Amino acid sequence: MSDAPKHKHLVFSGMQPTNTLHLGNYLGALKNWVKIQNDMPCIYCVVDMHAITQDVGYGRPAELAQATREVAAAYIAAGVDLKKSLVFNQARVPAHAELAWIFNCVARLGWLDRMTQFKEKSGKHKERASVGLYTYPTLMAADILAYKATHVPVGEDQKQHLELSRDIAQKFNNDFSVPDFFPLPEPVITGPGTRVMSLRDGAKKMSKSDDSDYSRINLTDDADAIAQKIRKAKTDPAPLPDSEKGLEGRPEAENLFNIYAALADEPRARVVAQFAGQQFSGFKNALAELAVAKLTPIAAEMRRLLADPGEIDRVLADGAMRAGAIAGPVLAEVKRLVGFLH
Ligand code: AQP
Repeated sequence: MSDAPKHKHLVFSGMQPTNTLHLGNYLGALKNWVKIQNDMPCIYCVVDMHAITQDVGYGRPAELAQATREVAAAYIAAGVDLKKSLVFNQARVPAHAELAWIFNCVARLGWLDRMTQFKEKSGKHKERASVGLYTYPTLMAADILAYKATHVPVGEDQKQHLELSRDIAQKFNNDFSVPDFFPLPEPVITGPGTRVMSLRDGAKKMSKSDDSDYSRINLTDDADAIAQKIRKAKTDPAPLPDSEKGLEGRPEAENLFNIYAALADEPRARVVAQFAGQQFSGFKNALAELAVAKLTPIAAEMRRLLADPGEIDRVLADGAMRAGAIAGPVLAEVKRLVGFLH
C-alpha cells in the first residue's frame, strides 16, 4: 500500500544524456512529466552521472556536455515548464553521489544481482562492465530519495529499479528506526507508450543505443526522416485487425498502434477500430502525418534553445542551486541518522 500521503507529493524523474532522446523516451516518460506538472511539484534531472556508466557517455567529455544540454533542451521543448518544475544536471548536486554511497551499504548484493537491465546492458561480458553500471540502481534510489520524492514517472523498463528504490527506502527506515523517514516512491507508468518497441524488431525495446538509426525516431529527426522510418517500419503481411485482440502475436502492428494511440492521446481500441481491415500502407501514412505534427515542433524548439547554450547552462545551474537546497537538509539528516560527524 502507498505511504505517499505521509509525505508531501513530489515528482522526480530523469533521463541519461547518452545520445539523442527518442520516441520511447518521449511517450514513456517525458509526455507524462509534462502532464503531471499540473498536479504536483516536479524535479526533472539530466542524469549525467548515470551516463558515464557505459562507453557511450564515458571518455567523451565534449559529447557528454553537449548531450546534457540537448536533453535539458528536449525537456523544455516538450513542455516542461520552468515555472513549475526544476531542471538541472545531476553532477552539480553532490547529495546524489553522497547518498548513493550510503545506499550502496543499505542495498544487498543479491538485490542488485536480480536487475535485468544490468544483465541486458552488460551483455555476454559482464566482467568488463563498469562497477557504476552495476550500482546504477542505488544511484537512482539516491536521485529520488534525496528529495523524498513520492512519484516517479518512467517507462515500463524502469519498474524493477523503482521497486529496488522502495526496498532501499524501506530497509533504511527499518535499520535506523525511522519508520516514515523516506517515502516508498510510487512508479507512475501510464498510457499506451510505456514500452515503445524498435521499429525494426517488435521484440526489442526502442533504445538510444541500438546500432540501427531506423529502429527509432529521434526527437531531433526532421519530417522526412520520421516519415521514412515509419514507412520502412517492420510489419506483417496480414490486413489490420478490427479489435485489440487481433493485435495479439503481432508485435510490430501492436507497437505501431500503441505509438499512434499515445501520440493522439486516444484509446487504442478506438484507433484499431478506425483502421480496421485496411492495409498497413494507409495506416503508416496516417501515423507518419501524426508523428510529424507532434514531433517536429519539439525539434524546432530544441534547435532554438540550443542556439543559446549559455541560457541552458544558466537554467541548469539555477535548477541545481534550488535542488541542492532541497536535498541538502535531507542528506544532513541521513548523515546524522547514520552517525557521521558532519
Ligand atoms: N522504449 C521505451 N519505451 C518507453 N519508455 C522508454 N524509456 C526508455 N526507453 C523507452 C524511458 O525513458 C526514460 C529515460 O531513459 P534513460 O535515458 O534513463 O535510459 P534508458 O531507459 O536506458 O533508455 P534507452 O533509450 O534504452 O537508453 P540507452 O540505450 O542509453 O540505454 C526512462 O523513464 C525510461 O523508462
